Amino acid sequence: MTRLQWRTAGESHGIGLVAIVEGIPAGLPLDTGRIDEQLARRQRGYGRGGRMKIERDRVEILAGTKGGLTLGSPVALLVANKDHTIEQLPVPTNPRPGHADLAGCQKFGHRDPRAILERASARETAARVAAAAVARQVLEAFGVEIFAHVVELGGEAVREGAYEAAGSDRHTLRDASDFLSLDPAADVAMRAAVDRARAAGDSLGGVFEVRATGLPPGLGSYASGPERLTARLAAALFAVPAIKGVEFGLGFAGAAMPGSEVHDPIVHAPAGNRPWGRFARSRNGAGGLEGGMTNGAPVVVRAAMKPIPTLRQGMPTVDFESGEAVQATYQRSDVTSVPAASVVGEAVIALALTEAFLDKFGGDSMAQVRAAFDYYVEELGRL
Ligand code: EPS
Repeated sequence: MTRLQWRTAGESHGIGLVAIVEGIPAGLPLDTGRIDEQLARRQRGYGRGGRMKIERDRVEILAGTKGGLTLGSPVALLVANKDHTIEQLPVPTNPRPGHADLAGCQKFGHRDPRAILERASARETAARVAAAAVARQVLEAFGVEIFAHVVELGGEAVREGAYEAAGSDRHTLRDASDFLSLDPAADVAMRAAVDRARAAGDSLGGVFEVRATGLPPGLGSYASGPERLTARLAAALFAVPAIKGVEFGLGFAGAAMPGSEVHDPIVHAPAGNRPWGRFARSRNGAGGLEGGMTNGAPVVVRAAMKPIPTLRQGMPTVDFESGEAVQATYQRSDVTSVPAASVVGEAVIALALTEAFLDKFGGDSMAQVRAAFDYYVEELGRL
């Protein structure tokens, strides 16, 4: 059995993006439609630029399945780029602030930002979303749901408690929103903010929340720092381009509150609702994580995304050849991609949680994973 691992390759305007996912147990029915669904969601959102009108991302499974079932071998995926003009695109004459352009050119010792930006582009996240759409099918087989929604864009926030208020309508509500939010009134304000930013040649950031429900307690570990699930989930989110902040549960707000209001009382789980035995929590300030492990409550994590750094109005920079101060050259970009980032956030959390789930219950086949999971649930019931 291999530990879950994944890798992507591909440039923004190359032939395509590829992902290899290793460690998926054998015998998982792999639904390609569900992968395409996630790819389509990543392309959505008001405020995106011209590229998303060109691409219609679809996955091709190149390896790792037979008869629609995983084989336990590496799963290889391809998302082809319709815009594969990498050899024709111009070399920018100045590095754009906020992007990898300058530090990347310094790192490699040349003056070709295109050689950097092609891989640094957030286009790569399409491959990560495809990889996650495979991995999360393992979790979904055990009743785990991972759900992201946008909670703030350009300073316009959804109303407090929007997730709870949406209840079982959350999918319908979010999927009908151009901002992948759960608050139609906030969408109106977000749309106006995007229109203002577009008119000014500016860009906007925001915040999204990812919630994972149905996870048993004990995923991750307190025993070694790198095994702490909190660290692994934060690392997964910080590995998404433009993510500048991550918080769990009460997050930064909890730092200003007394401990008695921050920590979640342990209570008897109500009879008839004891998925993990006798214990439950009366609230969830911890965001489902204690001691670097899941505690049986939903994992709740938020990530802040900076505004897209390519601005139509430009940003001050310096011409490589002349050394003169210039405005950064504008190239096609988005006004905002916070809704898309929420889909990517959902994906990377799915990858990190599948990894932790298989660390605990892993086996070569789904039947072996199921047996380990069922034994654990039974053991929790006896505690
Ligand atoms: C993206 C594709 C890119 C951008 C965006 C994300 O397409 P292009 O550069 O050809 O217009 O739309 O990337 C960025 C804005 C960035 O800064 O990386 C995609 O597929 O998500």
